Amino acid sequence: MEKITAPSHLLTRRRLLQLSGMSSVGLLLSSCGTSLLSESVGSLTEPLNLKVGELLLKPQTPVPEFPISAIEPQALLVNGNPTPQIDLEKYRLIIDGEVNQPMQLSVADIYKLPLTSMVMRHVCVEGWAAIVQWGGVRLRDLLNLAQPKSQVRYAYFQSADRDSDGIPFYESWDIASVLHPQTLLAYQKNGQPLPPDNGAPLRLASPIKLGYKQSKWVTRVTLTSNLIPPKWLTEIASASNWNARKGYWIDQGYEWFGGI
Ligand SMILES: Nc1nc2c(c(=O)[nH]1)N[C@H]1C(S)=C(S)[C@@H](COP(=O)(O)O)O[C@H]1N2
Ligand SMILES: [Mo]
Repeated sequence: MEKITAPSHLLTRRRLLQLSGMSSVGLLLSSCGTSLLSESVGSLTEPLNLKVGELLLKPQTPVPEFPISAIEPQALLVNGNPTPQIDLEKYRLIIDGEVNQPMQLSVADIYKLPLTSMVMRHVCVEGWAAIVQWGGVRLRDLLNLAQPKSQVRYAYFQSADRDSDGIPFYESWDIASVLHPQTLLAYQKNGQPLPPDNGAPLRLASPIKLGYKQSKWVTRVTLTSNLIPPKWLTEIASASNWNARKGYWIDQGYEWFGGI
């Protein structure tokens, strides 16, 4: 199997940071030894290298939110595949992969967890944006219950919908973005129950990611130590003769990190 390493744009951005940091630090500290230099260069890349345990203990700084009055109810367009039929009685959110406590949660289980809401801007790369309020559970709270193993670096998200060729929507995220305190699995939109077209019963919502990263109709979260598709994905992919790698849109050329 092809080994997929960190995406090149990420490495490039980090490399640039390292290089620019290195030249200024190098000029200022030209008389110092290399150990200090390499330490400061190391700390520049730290946010991306933080371990799952540290991220769970110490949440990242939230990004500023909008006031409720800024919500634009008409601006959020429904975008993506046709809405799949989901039987809420049978629905379970699976959390598995490299975790100590794999879980299957019903909608009722999820509603018992603390509800968080936030007002953020949803940005679609197709040229529209909307300020929207999402309510739901913090993904970090859910994953805390599943106890991720220390080597976890990524999450793969399975969705219930398929495109016109029968290819299912899926996504993969870096663990820092997954555990960000404003990354939610949402079941409310603008204070109302989440409509099926917007991803009910559960969708990703996060102010740090572009629209195409925010999976609707999420059915499974699989934690992994590398960006190699989990078994459930390779099985569906081989059945439809398609090369699944990092995400429905990413496989078609969109940028993987998809940050805002
Ligand atoms: N499962 C799934 N999630 C998806 C999509 C999709 O087609 N399927 N489209 C994405 C895109 S491109 C955008 S902009 C947002 C749109 O969310 P909305 O329909 O709630 O506005 O959902 C994202 N999540
Ligand atoms: Mo989008």
